[in-house]
Amino acid sequence: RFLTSKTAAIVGCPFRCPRVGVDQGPIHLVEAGLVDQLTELGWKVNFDGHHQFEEVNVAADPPIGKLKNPRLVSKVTEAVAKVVGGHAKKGELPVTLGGDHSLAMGTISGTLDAHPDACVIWIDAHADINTAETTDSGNIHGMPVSFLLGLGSPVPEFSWVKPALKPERLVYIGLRDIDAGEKRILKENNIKAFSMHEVDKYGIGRVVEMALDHVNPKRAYPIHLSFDVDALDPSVAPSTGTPVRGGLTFREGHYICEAIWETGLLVALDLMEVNPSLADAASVQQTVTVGCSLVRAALGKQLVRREQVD
Ligand code: EXY
Ligand code: MN
Ligand code: MN
Ligand code: MN
Repeated sequence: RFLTSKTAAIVGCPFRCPRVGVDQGPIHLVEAGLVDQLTELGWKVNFDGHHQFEEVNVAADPPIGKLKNPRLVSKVTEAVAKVVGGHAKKGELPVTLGGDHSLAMGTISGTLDAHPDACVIWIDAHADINTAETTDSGNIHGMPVSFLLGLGSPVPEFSWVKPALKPERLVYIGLRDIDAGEKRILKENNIKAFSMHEVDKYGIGRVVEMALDHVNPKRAYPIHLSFDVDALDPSVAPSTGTPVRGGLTFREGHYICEAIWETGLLVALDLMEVNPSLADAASVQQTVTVGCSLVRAALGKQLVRREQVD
């Protein structure tokens, strides 16, 4: 409904932090044939190479407070915000492949610039909502949501990030590893989260419905889906930086993507934290294959339906 044409713009972001350098995740996803797979689904696919990030000298980027590589992350995410926002304003569907989940600071800023009333569905083992004050690790991939909400004391290097996301337009599915400070933030801001406990209790079908009812009760707002592959169980997606056992099954992950596609409201997709340097070749292949499959599901690959079988 919000897209002007069936055009997907692949934004490949080979970037990860704190280990500065190239993250091969997006490159593997594209090499596995993602562009052709989406073309086969009827999409016109824009992909003109992976995003080249401006180099920031590591020596010139000391921590600010606890925050690691702040200048690099800020520059990269600001660039990504412009690219994603540009595609979204043209009525295209940006599909951002990562890379570090700090990138979502950029992707969601870009989406909200083009679609100010968009809601965010964040699929993750983690809440990624630490502030500069609450973070233990200093890794900014554990913090993008707090920047988007404008929580914590402002960090001047990130002054470009507008606090454009409202807590009631955000919902989580898949959580199972949250820091104490993050729990407090979720509670204080009344942010809805469906952890693995709720997935077990209600089933994924009910959970997605309740998540949509919360964040998008009239099914009227555009949806940004930010999918961290570590939401999946490590037996399903092993090649990722911070795996946590007890995650979503292959089907639960796909169901989320399919159900969101069915709303007709998807305006942006992130597939994040695919990290091929962290496992053996078979695990990498498995994770990359699942990643491509999730993107296809979110972009409308229909399974055979009951009514078609009968
Ligand atoms: N909560 C922990 C931290 O802030 O360091 C772990 C965050 C892991 C984040 C991964 C990308 O989702
Ligand atoms: Mn990361
Ligand atoms: Mn994450
Ligand atoms: Mn995560």
